[in-house]
Amino acid sequence: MKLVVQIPCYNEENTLAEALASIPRTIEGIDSVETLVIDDGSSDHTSEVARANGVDHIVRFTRNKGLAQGFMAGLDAALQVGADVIVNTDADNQYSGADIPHLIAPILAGQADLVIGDRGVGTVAHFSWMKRRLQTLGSWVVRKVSGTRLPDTTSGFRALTREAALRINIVSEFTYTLESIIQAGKKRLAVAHVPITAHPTRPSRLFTSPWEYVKRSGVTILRIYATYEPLKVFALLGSALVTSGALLGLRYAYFWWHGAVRGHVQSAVLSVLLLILGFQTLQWGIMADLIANNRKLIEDLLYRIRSRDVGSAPPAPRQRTRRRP
Ligand SMILES: Nc1nc2c(ncn2[C@@H]2O[C@H](COP(=O)(O)OP(=O)(O)OP(=O)(O)O)[C@@H](O)[C@H]2O)c(=O)[nH]1
Ligand SMILES: [Mg+2]
Repeated sequence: MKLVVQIPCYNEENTLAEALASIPRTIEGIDSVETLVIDDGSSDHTSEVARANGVDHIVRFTRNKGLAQGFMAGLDAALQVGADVIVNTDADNQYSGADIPHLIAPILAGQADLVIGDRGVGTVAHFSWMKRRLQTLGSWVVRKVSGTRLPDTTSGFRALTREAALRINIVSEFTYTLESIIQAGKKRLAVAHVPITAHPTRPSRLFTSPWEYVKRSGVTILRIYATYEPLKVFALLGSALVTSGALLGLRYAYFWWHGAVRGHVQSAVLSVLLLILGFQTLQWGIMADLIANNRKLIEDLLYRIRSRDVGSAPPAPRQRTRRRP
């Protein structure tokens, strides 16, 4: 069984060596441990540091493409080199390589496809008060949306089986953390979490302020939820519009019944407008639902193509071959 530990990096020459040194090279139940650095167009010496510290594989982008694309490129490369289990960790030493055996334990026990390292976000002493509250709230929202029970959904310390890596398709531009969990939940992968230690680090490179964190995470959650549950989202929006239109219409009918329509024509116009918009939104929901069904088929195709690419195609029906004399 091969484990590949991948580290997405953007200008991490200062901390990468320490992060690499903490990765154990022998783990019970694992035959070989390899490391993979994704250098996302760094302008410092990240790749040189990786090479000097004995990294087994380096994927380098010529320009910065963002963490989500870096993560996906890492999964692809890890699968190509034959990974059975992939661990993702950060280069800033927030996570400890010594926790890797705990992280992969549920996978080795055959109980999980995706395991998230739980930092205990509500109580981490070196997180600011605001960060603790926001991470707790964000994790609660993602739990509701994904149907999982994960306490720490933004943790970058996670382990995936080959199957999970083949199934997950990140389309967000920004980060993979939330989308991968929502997808895992919707695709009914077995998701688990284990407690891990989180060390203090330099400030985040991904978020410059708590407000940016809320804004970008909120948009990501909404977009991904709408991708997987379009009918629910559009039905909710459409129903709100139809109900408002109907209430205004009823109000107008009340005045009309009492012979006092003068001065209420505007609300009748608004009512009709809201009703039309509402029914149109419901129609979009049906269209989006049909498109989402196609997406499922496309994702299944992608899974099969990728599986074949990396040499783990589902077994083909046995064919009888005749031996040559
Ligand atoms: N590929 C890629 N990786 C990035 C990019 N920005 C950050 N990273 C890496 O993603 C990992 C996490 O980045 P951090 O800046 O620590 O952000 P964070 O972990 O969300 O924030 P904290 O929880 O405060 O540590 C690190 O290994 C970074 O090098 C990027 O643009 N592209
Ligand atoms: Mg970090």
